[in-house]
Amino acid sequence: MLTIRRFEERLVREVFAGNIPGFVHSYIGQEAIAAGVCRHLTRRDRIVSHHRGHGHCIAKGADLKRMMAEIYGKKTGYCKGKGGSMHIADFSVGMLGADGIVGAGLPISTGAAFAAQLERKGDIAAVFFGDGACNEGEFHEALNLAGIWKLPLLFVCENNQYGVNTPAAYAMAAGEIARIPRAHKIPCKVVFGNDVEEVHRAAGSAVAGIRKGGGPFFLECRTYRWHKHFLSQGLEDLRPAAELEEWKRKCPVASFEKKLRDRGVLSAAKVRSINDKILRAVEEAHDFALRSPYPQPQDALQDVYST
Ligand SMILES: Cc1ncc(C[n+]2csc(CCOP(=O)(O)OP(=O)(O)O)c2C)c(N)n1
Repeated sequence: MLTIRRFEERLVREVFAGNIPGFVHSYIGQEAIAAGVCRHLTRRDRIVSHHRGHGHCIAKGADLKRMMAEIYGKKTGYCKGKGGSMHIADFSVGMLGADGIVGAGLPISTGAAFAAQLERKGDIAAVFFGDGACNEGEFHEALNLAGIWKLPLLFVCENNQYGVNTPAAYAMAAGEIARIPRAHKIPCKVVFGNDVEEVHRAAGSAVAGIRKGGGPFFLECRTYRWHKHFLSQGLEDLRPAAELEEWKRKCPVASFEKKLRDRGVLSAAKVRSINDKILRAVEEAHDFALRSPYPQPQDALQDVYST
């Protein structure tokens, strides 16, 4: 959780300083979901992410240097600098990719879960998506197929309550997201997505059930993002300021740290040393990105099609 937070904070600073090209969607505020779910997944389990995907990449074990280089558009990045923030994938850790098209990860993860079912090695797939994606056709198709084929698929809805500036409460005829998976006979649990222990517990029992052959499970995690839809000076944030402040007080990172300190599990010195270690890793990733070369114009048509 803390690595995601520090990595993202560095990005926020650099984007607003004008040093990073392209769109960057910050995951700050939602870290407990990626961390709480991915803790239960092995490298062979596959995940698919969305446009706010850095947290999932980090939680699944992607390399910070290659991530940072990709976000900077450098040749040493995951897509040799041609993809940017929304196209980070690392098949070696089971991260099948982020995606700029809302809902597009859902059919991909359905295919990954189908492959896992056919392979019979006990692996599963998990897909992360926002509340906005629940209004896409692909969402309903994915739920239906996962339901009838009993696919080993964990749906993780990160309900941060807005799609850009449109409230989920306005955009969804069903009213509550959980009604939709239940209509497809897919078991569903709604959790407080800012409490990493609650997410971890719910994801743990969901993953155990899926591995035993119980079919898909749907986890709705209620949360909030701290930044605008994407990091930009121009984009207006129409969410109520008081609502944002209220959710900042429910910070997933600070509240977990407080719990651990109250329980005597973490000392102030230990918190400092963990933090310093993470900051060093983020700085190393940042230096690596800055030192790396840009792709050359003659590379533009390389890697466009697989051969
Ligand atoms: C198919 C499609 N429609 C619209 C967009 C533009 N768009 C990008 S992100 C977004 C909102 C997504 O909201 P949600 O799924 O709740 O995720 P959040 O950004 O809140 O994390 C929209 C409408 C898009 N990229 N793809």
